[in-house]
Amino acid sequence: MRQFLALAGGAAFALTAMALTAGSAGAITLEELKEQGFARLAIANEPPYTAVAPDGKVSGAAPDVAREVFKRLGVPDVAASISEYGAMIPGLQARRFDVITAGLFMKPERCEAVAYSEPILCDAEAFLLKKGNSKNLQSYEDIAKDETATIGAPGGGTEEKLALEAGVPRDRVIVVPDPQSGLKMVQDGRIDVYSLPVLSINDLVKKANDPNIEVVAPVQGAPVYCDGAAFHKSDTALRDAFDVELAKMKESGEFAKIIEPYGFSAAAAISTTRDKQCAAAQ
Ligand code: 6CS
Repeated sequence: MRQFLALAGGAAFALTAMALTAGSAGAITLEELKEQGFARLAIANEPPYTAVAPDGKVSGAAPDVAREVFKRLGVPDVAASISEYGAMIPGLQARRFDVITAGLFMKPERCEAVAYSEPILCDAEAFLLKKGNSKNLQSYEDIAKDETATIGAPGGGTEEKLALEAGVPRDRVIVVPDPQSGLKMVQDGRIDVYSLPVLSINDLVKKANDPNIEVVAPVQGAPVYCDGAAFHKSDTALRDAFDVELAKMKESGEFAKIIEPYGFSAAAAISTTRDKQCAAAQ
């Protein structure tokens, strides 16, 4: 018997952890999600990928696509909870969520750990810095080479990994919990760079309305990544059903109608595949 503690209705933002009781080991079926009445999404609250309004309403390109696909599958609603990127896959594996819809980029090690849908949101990486970029930081390697340079990024996120792989020592890579904190840390001079995907940084800068910050985009040498909805490794039947509806929406133009107002390119996602993204050398 599955029991969930969740705020029902209207894509509610579930404030409480949703506990899954018996049946964790088995796959989640579409029938069970229909019976549950909603799909439990893991999100990050990083606009335009994911966003939670003060009234709890969940939006953003990733949840909006998922909401529409699940509706077409007969699952009428979604309920989302916020998670740090580094905690999303463990949370999925522990069955705290039914699917990650947060812009969790496909990379080989993640593709091993989850069952991704076909690509949904593609983006390059960006730096937010103080105006003038006095240390001329254009790449993660530039940060590594300058012993005084520090970078902030989400814990367990792609930008943190890119910085470490470029040779930035751990003590110069600062874990930042959310975009607003990253902005403030740059403004206060506590970090030189805050790194997120381009559309997230652009959204932050547009809302900050601060003439003393600037953006480097794309980060030189960093790949363009695409995310997919990430399902538990055992839930491939559910993932396949999701992909059937996603493909129809890509074909009909419905997919573009949902993601392009957020600034994402439907063509970029349509032009690639899960297999290509999961195989790409990062
Ligand atoms: O997939 C990731 O790890 C990255 N994705 C997004 C949308 N933001 C930051 C995060 O590091």
